[in-house]
Amino acid sequence: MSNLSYRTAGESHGKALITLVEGMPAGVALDKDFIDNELRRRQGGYGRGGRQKIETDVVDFLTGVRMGKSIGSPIAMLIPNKDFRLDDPDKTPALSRPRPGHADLAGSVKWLTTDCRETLERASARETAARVAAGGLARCLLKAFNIEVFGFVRQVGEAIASVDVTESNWREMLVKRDTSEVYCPDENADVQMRDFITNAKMAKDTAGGIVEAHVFGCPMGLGSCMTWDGRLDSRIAAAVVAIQAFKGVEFGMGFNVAKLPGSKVHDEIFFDASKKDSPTLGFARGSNNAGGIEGGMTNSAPIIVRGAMKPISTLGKPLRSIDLNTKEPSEAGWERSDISAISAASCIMENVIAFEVARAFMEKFGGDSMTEVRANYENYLAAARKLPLD
Ligand code: EPS
Repeated sequence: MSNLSYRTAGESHGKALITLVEGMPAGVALDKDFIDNELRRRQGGYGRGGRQKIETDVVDFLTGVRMGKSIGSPIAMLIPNKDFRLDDPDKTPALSRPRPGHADLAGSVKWLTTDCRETLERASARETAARVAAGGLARCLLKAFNIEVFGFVRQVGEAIASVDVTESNWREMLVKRDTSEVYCPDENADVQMRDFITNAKMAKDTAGGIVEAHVFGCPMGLGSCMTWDGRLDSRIAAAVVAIQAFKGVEFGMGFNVAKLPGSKVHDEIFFDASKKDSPTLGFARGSNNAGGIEGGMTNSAPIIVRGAMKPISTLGKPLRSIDLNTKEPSEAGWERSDISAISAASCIMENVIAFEVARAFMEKFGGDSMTEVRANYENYLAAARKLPLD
């Protein structure tokens, strides 16, 4: 058994994107339709650019899968790029005018080139398709233990979704989200968000926003306070801020915790013996300001995460920049891009969080096969229910 981990490879206009997942136990039923649907959702949303009309992202399992199930070996997934043109200098001309906000300037200096394309091809958010594939795979494992993730767009401009997502209403919210082009379950906010993005487009500008994800069904104790990098919130934070264009992350009550006294922040603890057999073990909380994680460990309340995405850095009306070849002032370069990718970002965040939860789940309950993982999970819950042990 190895740790659950993944790597991605691939450029935006290269031949393909590749995801390599290691440490998946044998016997996980892999739902290709579910993963492909997540890839389709990642391509969607209001304000996307022309590229999404060219591509139809679907995953091709190259290794590690037999008759729809994992067999314990590394799983390689391929997402081909229809718009492959990286080797054609006419179709991928050099770009020497770095876009403020993009990886162009720092990457060009770092790799000692004046052609920003060498950096932007990998820095592009197209790579997130490969991360969604990894997260989709992780969710196949989590679903077997009734752990589900739900993400949506909370804010664009001043428009804020006025919805309270709970364990009992999230599936209704999901239906609403899926009828919204912005992936927002609040109809009024959906209209305002689309207006903001349309206005940005008219002004040759771009838009960011805030996305939110909830993870339901985690048992108590995923992640660990014993090591700094074992803390699940630290890993989720790293995975979220590692999404292209993300600048911030918060859990539960988020930065508001800084404004209030402890009595208004911490979630009081209760016990409901009638729920002893559920994964919560009967523990209940008066609120969930912690966002489901205390001491870096799940406390069996839903995990709540928000991520802030800056506006896309390719502007139709370019900002001031310089030409790397001459160092003379020049407008930033323009590349086909999106006005807003906030809807896609909500799907990407859902999936990168799912992978971190699955990684922590395998650390706690890991085994070579699903039979072993399930036995470890059940044994743990049975022992925890018996507390205090003799
Ligand atoms: C993306 C594909 C890219 C961009 C976008 C994300 O396609 P192209 O460069 O061919 O238009 O639309 O990339 C960026 C936002 C970026 O900063 O590079 C995708 O598939 O998500």
